[in-house]
Amino acid sequence: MKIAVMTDSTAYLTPEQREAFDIHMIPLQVVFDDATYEEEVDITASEFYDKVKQQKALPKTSQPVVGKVIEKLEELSESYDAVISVHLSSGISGTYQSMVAADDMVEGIDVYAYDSELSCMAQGYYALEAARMVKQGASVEEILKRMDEMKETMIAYFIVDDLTNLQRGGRLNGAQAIIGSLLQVKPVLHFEDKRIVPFEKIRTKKKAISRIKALLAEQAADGAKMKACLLHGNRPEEAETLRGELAAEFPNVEVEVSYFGPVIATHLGEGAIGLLWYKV
Ligand code: MYR
Repeated sequence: MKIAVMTDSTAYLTPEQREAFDIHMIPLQVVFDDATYEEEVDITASEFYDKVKQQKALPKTSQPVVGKVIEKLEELSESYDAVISVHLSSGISGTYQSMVAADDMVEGIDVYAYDSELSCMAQGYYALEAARMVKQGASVEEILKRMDEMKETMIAYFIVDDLTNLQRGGRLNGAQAIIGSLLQVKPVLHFEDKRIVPFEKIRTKKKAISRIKALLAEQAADGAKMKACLLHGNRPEEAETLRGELAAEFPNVEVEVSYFGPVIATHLGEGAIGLLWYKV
């Protein structure tokens, strides 16, 4: 059986990674007043951050256009029998559900949609692992089982400069009173049951970052091999400095840097920082 691996643009895998591992990509969109862009295709992260500064109205986001999904699957069906397609959490986007529905719409290819229950490089790690296993001749079942195993330790914490984007976009869950009380501080956020909720109320960004580091320290204490990824919203130097600190502090953790691209940054705003990790 020939298996393709696909993910959506919010994995923010680089074109080089996608090419090297033969990973297909379906883009989500950012919608400005004057134009709609497919992220990672028509607009890069840095073009997006520049454009947001020039616009009065905030952009919106939308899941991949159904016609494009079908077109992509039809194209894949010419060379593959199945596709494992990894997506951002079904609690924050309809992308995963659309992919589940697409399985019945296209003949000649079985679609195995996988809900990362997170987004960004967590999706990337699932897709990269799936692609490696495909190269080694693994079956769909073996790959899905391995991704579920990775999910047991995959976790992400993040902070944003300003919570209003998340709140306006309806992607912050929790009682309104709690959210209101968080607007003046820098809460650490995380995913619970596929949705974004406050993890802990913390006063300053510095303390919030220390708290996230402490959470990683707890996980890394047993010395098991781990992978971690720093995610930043247009703050490459800050992420690189943190990467260096974490790499020095946790020799058993391989730390990489990735970014919040246009769709995720529409909801998190510029200046967000996140850290995700899993046990390899
Ligand atoms: C859509 O319109 O379907 C896309 C909605 C994307 C919502 C993004 C919300 C923020 C996600 C933060 C991910 C942090 C991962 C560590």
